[in-house]
Amino acid sequence: QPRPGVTVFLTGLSGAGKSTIADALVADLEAEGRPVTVLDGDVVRTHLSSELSFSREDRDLNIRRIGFVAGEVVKHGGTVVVAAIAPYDAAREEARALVERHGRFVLVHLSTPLEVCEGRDVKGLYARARAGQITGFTGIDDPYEPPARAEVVIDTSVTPLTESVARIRSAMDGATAP
Ligand code: GGZ
Repeated sequence: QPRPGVTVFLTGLSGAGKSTIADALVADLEAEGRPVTVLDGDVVRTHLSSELSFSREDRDLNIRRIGFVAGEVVKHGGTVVVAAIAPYDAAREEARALVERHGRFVLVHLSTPLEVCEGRDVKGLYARARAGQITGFTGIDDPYEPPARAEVVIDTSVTPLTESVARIRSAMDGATAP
């Protein structure tokens, strides 16, 4: 019996470690000969959602598009890794519903504290948000709703990368079919 399709959805603040974990997870899966479709918020916003802003409506539409694409891939047995801030619980649950029609959905909340994300500030965006040069920045002057139900919760400031990947892999394998 073929393995059902699965989407791993990484949500969390900018700088929480979504792309780092996505990269490591994809390498782990591809090492087993398992191809992965990656939907990174940053990249999706370049190719699929280039006209969208960071208003709630546009963020929700962005996540709805990601959920739709993930569902189409999962429908054919594929593996998807999503990395997006996805700050609103309702939009994440909509994405879950779009995927669970066809396969499994594993929500991973990267709960890395804001102070740590801001301390990393890889792209200097937090500094610009604090200076008022960017408005509506998640965690500074825009909300992030922690997931009401997540299959995995990881604080990347205290969890080694290899352990994060192992915990997600085990949730993927253990996930029950819808
Ligand atoms: C949050 C923003 C914003 C605002 C630009 N708020 O860490 P990054 O820089 O490289 O990735 C973030 C990306 C967020 O896109 P998402 O598609 O994941 O967001 S959402 O799920 O809410 O639609 C960040 C950058 O864009 N960025 N402005 N105002 N992040």
